[in-house]
Formats: sequence, structure tokens, C-alpha cells
Amino acid sequence: VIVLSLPLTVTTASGGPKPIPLPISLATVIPAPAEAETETEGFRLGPETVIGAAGAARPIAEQLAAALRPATGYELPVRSGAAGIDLLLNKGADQRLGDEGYALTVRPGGVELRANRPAGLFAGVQTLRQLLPPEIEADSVQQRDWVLPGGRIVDRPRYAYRGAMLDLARHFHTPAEVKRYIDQISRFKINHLHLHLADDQGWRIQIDSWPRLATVGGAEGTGVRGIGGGYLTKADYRDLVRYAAERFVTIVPEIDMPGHVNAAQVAYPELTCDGVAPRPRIDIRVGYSSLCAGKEITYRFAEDVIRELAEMTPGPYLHIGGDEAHSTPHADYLAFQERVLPLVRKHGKIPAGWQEIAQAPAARDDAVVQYWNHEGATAPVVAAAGSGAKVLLSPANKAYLDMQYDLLTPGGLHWAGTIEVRTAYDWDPGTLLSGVPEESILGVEAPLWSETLRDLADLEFLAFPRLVALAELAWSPRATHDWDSFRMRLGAYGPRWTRQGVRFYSSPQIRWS
Ligand code: TNX
Repeated sequence: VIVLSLPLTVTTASGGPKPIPLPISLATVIPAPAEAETETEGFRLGPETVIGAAGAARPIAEQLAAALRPATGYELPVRSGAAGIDLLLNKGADQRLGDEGYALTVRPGGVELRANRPAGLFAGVQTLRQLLPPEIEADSVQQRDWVLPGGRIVDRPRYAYRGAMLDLARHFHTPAEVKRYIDQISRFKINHLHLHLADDQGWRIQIDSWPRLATVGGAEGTGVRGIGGGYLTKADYRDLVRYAAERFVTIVPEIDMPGHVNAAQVAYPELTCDGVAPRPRIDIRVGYSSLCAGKEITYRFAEDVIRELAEMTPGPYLHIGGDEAHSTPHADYLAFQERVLPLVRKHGKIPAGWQEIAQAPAARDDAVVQYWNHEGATAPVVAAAGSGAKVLLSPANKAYLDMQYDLLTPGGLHWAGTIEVRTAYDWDPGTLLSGVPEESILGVEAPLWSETLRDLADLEFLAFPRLVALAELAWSPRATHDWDSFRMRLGAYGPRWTRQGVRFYSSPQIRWS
């Protein structure tokens, strides 16, 4: 039985209706769990509570304890053996849960979180954190009761790939900012972060065999409108990969080719067809730069970059862009992809690219084709899916976090329309592309292009709350899809962001508590 209370309203002195906060229960979690049964009696956390975990469950139990200690002020020691809150890895796999699912039971006598794999325990911990009142997000001791509502959840994701993308090229974001974004997205069970590391304006990753890419392409002033600059050293990148992995997020690096390469050509003019250095660009036009498909140095460059990126990327995917190559002749585009897609496989990675790569026969088989165009042009995507490619859904008019909420909200663009929270939520990844069967859908990714961003506040305003709508589409079974339920649960999450200092957009579509 899923018990979801309807929103109650009272009339305030000022006459306007004021929502009474939705009582926290196992049915108020976002993304919505696959199955939730609520019970009246919950578990009270106290100064004597112990967290039990052994082996691979231990680091996740430590993360849980670290999350709960500041606001509760409790010691919450982690021990092996039965305790008050137990994190358990199943000996024999529980078929229902897969690799990322979990089962959570909350009773007055204790809490049990079970999963087949550590990723499932991590997902369960994110659920558990939402079951405590918003004050749990405080960084100092709060005097109050800490009760986890009773009941049982059995949960697992709809899609294996639940992604966010951050564009570090148009505006560089520091490793600390990227880490904060990882903290936020992993709360909603997003498990991939795609980093767009190079574009016309800037190049944001150290490549030893072509050092000027980062030193010239990442110099101060290489952001849009000349604002900012910077790049990740290899040490920074490896540290981000490790930080993300601790939160069960896989980094997917992207170097965009054969278009979007002006910054690389400024650093190495031999990468143009005529060998003449182009001028640095800090405007936001697209489609004017191209690598030269007829020159051998193009493929040496591509392979060096792919090899060095693959070496420091433990995740399975390497994204080679491929979008908007408007100044690459079509035959050259195909010739380029026929050589470069196999290079990704040669270095042990599954190639991913924007939907344009679907035109290349080499994108069939195992490639990941990222759909972004809301205006059709899907035939090559359907064909690629029919011959083994997987499709990642980022329809620009639903999933682009850089579209404005409406024409009056600050930041963002609107070439694909405006996207209020409901627009981001109201679609079904399973049926968006007719002709692409559900089994070919790898998942959903929410890209955040950074043309209009300057700092973390700008980024958070565009990402939240819409990112949560997309996370729910990617995680929750279709049967749970319900706007009224979603908007109530989202409204109840607002105070958590406020506590964390996340500068989210307080959409008028949501009743924020
Ligand atoms: C299109 S859609 C782009 C990016 C821009 C973005 C801005 C796609 C694959 N490429 O180059 O940053 O629009 O919304």
C-alpha cells in the first residue's frame, strides 16, 4: 500500500493558502521508490544508536554516520555485527534488486538496509537520509527528535545510466565546484557525470603529448565573454574520478570532435586544413571549426588524446562529441568517424557521441548515441539502435538544464524552448522515440551547457530543481509517475536545499514547504 497524503491547506492571516508540510514517510522519497509500504511506528535514533556493517558495506556505513553526526551530535559508531541500523550485503544475490537496488526495512526495533552490491547500499543510504527531517542537513547540533518513519521499501532503477553533464569548456568550474555538484546529483541516485572538457572557447584537461592544449586552451580569459579560464591537471582529474567513485558516480570524459575544436586549433594551428592559426573565440556561436579529415596529424592528435583520457578513466565510456560539425563536409565527417570510433575501442572504451555519430556505420554495434534534437532527425538513431547501439536520451526541450525556466528567469538560453519543472517531468523515456525499443534505451542524461554560467550559484539555479525531475524519470518505474505526487515530494525537499545553501529556483509550480 502506498500511502500518500493529499496536500492540506489552511488559511493564513494574510489570506493566502499555506501548505502544511507533507509528513515524511517512505512514500515521500525522491526519486519515487519502486515499492513502498508505510507503517505507523518508526525507529528513533538516539545517542546510543550503533551502525552495523562489515566488509564492503563498511565504507558506506561510515558515509552514513558522517552524514548524520553533525546535526544529531550522536557518536554513531560503525561496528561489524548486528546493531541498530544494519547495512548488509546479500550472500546470494536477490534477483529483485539487481546491482543497484536495495531493500530497506524500518521498525521500532531497528533499521535494516540490504543490497546485492555496494552501489545498492549507497542508493539505500540516500533514501534513508531523506527519511529524517530537513534539520539533518545542518552542520551543527539541532535539539530535536530523530525518527525514521516505519515501513518497507524495495527499490531498483528503471535505467542503468542516470546522468548529468557539465560543460567545463564555455566556463571552467573548479574541482571543488565539480565535487559539490557530484555531492548533489548523487543524492538523487544519478550515477554518471559526463564532463564536456573541450570546445571552441577552451580546453580543460592536461594532455601530456600535446601540452599547449591546456596551457594555451585553458589560459585565463578563455571562458565565454573572456570570463575565467583554467583546466584540470591529470592529478585533478584522477582525484575527481576517485571522489565520484566513492559516491558511485562514473565519470564520462568528452572531447568534442571533429567540430567544436577552435581552442585546440589556436594551440596547434597544424590541426587546421590550411595550417593557419584561427583567432581565439569567446562568443557562443557554434559550427564554424573543424578538424581536417584529410590530414594524418588529425588522427595522431585524436588517438593521443583518446589514449591519455582512456588511461585515466576507469569507467567504460569515452565520449567523442561529434555534434554540430556544420563546417565539416559530410563525406569527411563519415571518414573521420570511421577512423576515430574504432580508436576508442582500441583503447578499451565504449565510444559515446552526440546523435550525429549515428550517421557513421562505425557507430552501430556497441556505441552510445546521445539523442538531443527535439526536432526529429531520428532516422539514423533508430537505425543505429536497430543494429546494436544504445540510446541515451537528452532531448533539448525537456532535459537541457541550460534552457531558461521561462523568459523572465535569469541565466540560460531558450533556443529549444523554455523548460519549467513540469515540462522536464512530463515525458516518458520509454516512448519518446518511436522505433527505438525500451531495451535500446541506456538511460537519461541532463546536460548543463555553461555559456551563461559564471559561478556555482548560476549553476545550481539552472540545475535545481529540474535535475530531480530527470533523475526520477531515469530511476523510478513508470507506474510511479505522477505529477501531483512529484511536486509535493519536491516541495518538501526545498528546506533541505535551503539548509545546504543550494541556490535553487523556487518554481511557482511547486508548493515549497
Ligand atoms: C547545443 S546540442 C550544443 C552545445 C551548446 C548548446 C547550448 C549539442 C550537442 N550542442 O554546443 O552549448 O546547444 O544549449
